[in-house]
Amino acid sequence: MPEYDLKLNKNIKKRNTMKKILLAFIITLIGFAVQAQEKKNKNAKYDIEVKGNCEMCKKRIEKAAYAVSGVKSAVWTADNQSLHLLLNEEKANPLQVQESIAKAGHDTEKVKANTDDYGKLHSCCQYER
Ligand SMILES: [Cu+2]
Repeated sequence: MPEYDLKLNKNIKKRNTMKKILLAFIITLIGFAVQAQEKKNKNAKYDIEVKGNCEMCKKRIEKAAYAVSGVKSAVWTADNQSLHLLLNEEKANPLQVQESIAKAGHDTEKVKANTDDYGKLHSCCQYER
């Protein structure tokens, strides 16, 4: 075999090795990206708009929030019509919390209470819609 043939052969082998290394690197990178996406926040904070009037509303809203497993803290304030939420996102998402609150009769940012559930509220609790 002439010498230049040997050299060419060597170069091709080298290039193939480089390709394999690059491929392994890319696969590793994708693996990390997927893992990062799957890792959920155990202490996610949210401020969600929730409609209500009084102390009774406050108790009802917070109780409905706590009924969802994964809710670590739920504090509603009438002044800013807002629920401050500390949520383990491995167990629930903010939408599930809003569904529970809407079921109790209170409109939230993303989920509105249906007329029946709203109608069941004490008359002083029937916030303006
Ligand atoms: Cu009320």
